[in-house]
Amino acid sequence: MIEIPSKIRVDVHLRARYSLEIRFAWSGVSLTGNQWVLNVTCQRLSPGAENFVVQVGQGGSEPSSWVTAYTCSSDTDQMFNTYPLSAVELNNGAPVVRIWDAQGSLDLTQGTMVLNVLRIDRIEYG
Ligand SMILES: [Ca+2]
Repeated sequence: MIEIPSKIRVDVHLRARYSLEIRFAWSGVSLTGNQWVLNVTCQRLSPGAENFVVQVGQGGSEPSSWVTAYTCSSDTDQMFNTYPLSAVELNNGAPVVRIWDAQGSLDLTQGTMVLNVLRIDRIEYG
């Protein structure tokens, strides 16, 4: 005997989400050097005035965790060049960086942003 339900309830929640995630993955970054510094120039733009963060993956090509290197929180260019990648973040020459608007699971803010520079400066001492 098969019992077939006479009613089926379906709850649909339609809510807009305006979250942003952009990933940048390098490959073949030279491992010769002393420091690998993440260099970023960014703006958030009005309307929205939504800050976003630049995060660095903690290993692997699909990082399961991220560390925030910088927060872009200005309507004019902000320049950052103080975050050195750790060995785990360098990921054998294949670091992964993402732009994330950090609004959690429900993001109702529509923002815009500009990324003028995103690069890794490899530094060798003497
Ligand atoms: Ca957003």
